[in-house]
Amino acid sequence: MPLREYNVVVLGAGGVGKSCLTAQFVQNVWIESYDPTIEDSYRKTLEVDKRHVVLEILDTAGTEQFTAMRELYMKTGQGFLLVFSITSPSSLAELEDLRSQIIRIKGDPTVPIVLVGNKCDLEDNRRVTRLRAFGVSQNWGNVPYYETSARRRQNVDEVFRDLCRQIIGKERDKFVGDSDKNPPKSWQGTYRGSQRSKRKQKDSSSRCVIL
Ligand SMILES: Nc1nc2c(ncn2[C@@H]2O[C@H](COP(=O)(O)OP(=O)(O)O)[C@@H](O)[C@H]2O)c(=O)[nH]1
Ligand SMILES: [Mg+2]
Repeated sequence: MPLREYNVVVLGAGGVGKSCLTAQFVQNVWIESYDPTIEDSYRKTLEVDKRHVVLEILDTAGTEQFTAMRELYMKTGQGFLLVFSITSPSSLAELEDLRSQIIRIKGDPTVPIVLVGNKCDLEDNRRVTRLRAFGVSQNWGNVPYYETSARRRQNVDEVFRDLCRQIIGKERDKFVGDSDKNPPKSWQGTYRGSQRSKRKQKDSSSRCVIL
């Protein structure tokens, strides 16, 4: 059976560390300075809950406001990492608009999202408290909030993995939702499995991971 592929989009203000996070996840390398204008996609296979899946990751670079290009990748994306820097309150504020656009374009307020506070190695320069960021993640319907350091490779795998789990859970729910319309008997096991997974999702979605 071919591997499942999921489209993930990494979004956030310029300079927050989107490319460094992506490079650490995909290639296990720390790149001190990355061309800020490069927008590219990368593939990585990973194992989530004993399933192998392929993530197609788009590392965005747009400083533009709303464009047709952005609309396209928001449509295609199945999960979104919304990244800010804990040293920059404005980078967190910028994510509000991005999230609204995603939800409007997808037409789905429960689209898989992970809020990522990067550069947590710069604790001395912190200007966004954990509480503040966690509050934002709760306002967004309890999306998971992680603090990461691309420089130290902290929580990098975890954010992609969490997003991937959300996408898989969503896909399963959709499958079950469709089957509900005309449920064949042999799918009952799947249905129970999904109820469990929904609960699990609920538990994990209120998580704030503190380093
Ligand atoms: N201290 C620290 N610096 C980081 C981290 N991630 C990225 N940077 C630095 O932030 C700058 C912008 O990173 P980049 O990934 O190019 O940001 P992008 O514009 O969001 O893609 C670079 O100078 C990186 O070295 C991190 O976790 N910790
Ligand atoms: Mg970049």
